[in-house]
Amino acid sequence: MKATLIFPGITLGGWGSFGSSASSEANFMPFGLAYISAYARKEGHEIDVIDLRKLSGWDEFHAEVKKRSPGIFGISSMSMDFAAAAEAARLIKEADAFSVVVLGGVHATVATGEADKTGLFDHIITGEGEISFSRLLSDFEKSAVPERIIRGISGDIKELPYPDRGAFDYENGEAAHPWLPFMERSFVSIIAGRGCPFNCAFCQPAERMVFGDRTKIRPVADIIAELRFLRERYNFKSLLIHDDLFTIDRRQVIEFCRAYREEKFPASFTCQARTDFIVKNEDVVAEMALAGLKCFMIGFESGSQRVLDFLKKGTTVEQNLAAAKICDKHGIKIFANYMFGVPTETDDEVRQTVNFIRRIRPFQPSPCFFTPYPGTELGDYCIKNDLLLEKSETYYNRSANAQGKLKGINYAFLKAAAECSVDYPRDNSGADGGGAQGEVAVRLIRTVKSKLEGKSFVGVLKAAAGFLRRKLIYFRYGLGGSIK
Ligand code: B12
Ligand code: SF4
Repeated sequence: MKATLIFPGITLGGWGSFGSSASSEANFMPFGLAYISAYARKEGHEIDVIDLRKLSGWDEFHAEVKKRSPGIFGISSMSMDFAAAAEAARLIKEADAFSVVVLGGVHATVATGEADKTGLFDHIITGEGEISFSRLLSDFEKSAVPERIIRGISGDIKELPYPDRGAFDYENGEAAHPWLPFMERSFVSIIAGRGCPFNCAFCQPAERMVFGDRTKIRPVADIIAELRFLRERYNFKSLLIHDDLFTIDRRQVIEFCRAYREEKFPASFTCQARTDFIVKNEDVVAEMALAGLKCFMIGFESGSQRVLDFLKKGTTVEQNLAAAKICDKHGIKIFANYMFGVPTETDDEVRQTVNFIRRIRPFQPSPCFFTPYPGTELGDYCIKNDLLLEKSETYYNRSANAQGKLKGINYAFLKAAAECSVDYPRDNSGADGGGAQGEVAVRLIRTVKSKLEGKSFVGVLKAAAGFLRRKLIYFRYGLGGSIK
């Protein structure tokens, strides 16, 4: 059976952004659809893809849909892209009312009722979609009538074919646009497991609604086989393991590191880790560094213990500090995730987070605004307490310059806090300056140099004015204590 998969990820990336913008949002391969495509092809179906990021606008989308109408269309959606997914569905039906529109993905799973209420989707598949989407196509082939809302069947993660990178023009997209500045081309990312056993209240149970209660980890031999395949096809020089959390099982991580070294992959890699894992398993961190680990992406979340507890993060501020030191010791850069605007958070707790980040000085600080995603414990808390501000189309973008999320929060203050938290000398060129931090003086000189390089006298004056403006804003919000 023929079907078209649609990636509606234009909310951040924008129309025409694929291959032409450097941002990861413009170029990443949506794993979910790539797995669904690979599985359906393996089952004998014919799949093609419309990636909205490659088109100029809705008119071109309409024309592409017309060429395939009537047809079967499978749309993926994170919450952030749901408005685009819904518009795509509407236009498919407008092009030909006999087309079948199937919605899947995170939003379909955690907000099934909302998606259903739109009346735009003939079928909604929740959870993992490979097997169920393929079965749906087979049902259509046999003229059977499938259910409207289908709980996706979770297959054996070991049996899944590798994601269909070809369908997403991987060479010109993700492979050519590494995720972080120090990552070399060609760049690849993989998913080594699904799900997470932890219970952070801003993330769970939504995560488990998609992947089920048991965390699934691919066998090391299977991961290494995919990396061999990727080496042959893309000759990759940097790797991102894109799982929620790759460092769950110490034995598996050690086995992976040894196999990775044995295979002599010429690529450094980056993955997620929790700070409790890092402090309890420094020997594993050392193994990882030896194998080529260049950067840990870490959810520090907050500099306040009370907020960490409220978030049910299960880590302590001490662990967070100790983990940062361990990373430095082993020359591992830190991509630090943390958030402002958590319900009940006080201004002083916000300042504690700013101070914490400026103290550990990560290579890449990544502040965001707490965002109440549907299906999460804190998402429900915010609804129950009537905290949600009206939702614009980009409400689910959690960047720290996005719209506010909750009532009663001073987002101007949080924006200043986020700005202050990243405002320290650092070298983002990718040069190795000794782990996440490098020498303070060297970093300071490099930062000032890079900021002034190529600037005219007027440019230098503007930079100085910007500097003063920022310091005044910090002063106004009492963030002065953290300025060094
Ligand atoms: C890696 C990752 C990213 C990567 C890119 C992902 C990629 N290459 O696909 C990057 C960094 C770019 C990213 C960005 C964002 N992300 Co993200 N990301 C993830 C992460 C950690 C893994 C995603 C993944 O690949 N999973 C593995 C695949 C196989 O699973 P899947 O995509 O869910 O697909 C399965 C099912 O959902 C279903 N399915 C999916 N599509 C379809 C379609 C059909 C038709 C069917 C039938 C089924 C189906 O079947 C698939 C296979 O089983 C997830 C957490 C997680 N574990 O999923 C967060 C997650 C998806 N991200 C999230 C968020 C919030 C974002 C951002 C909005 C953050 C921001 N900037 O504000 C952006 C949005 C990007 C955009 N749309 O432009 C949230 C989404 C919450 C929500 N309710 O939408 C998650 C769940 C993390 C979290 N707990 O907060 N992300
Ligand atoms: S935030 Fe990270 S550690 Fe916490 S439950 Fe989600 S994926 Fe797991």
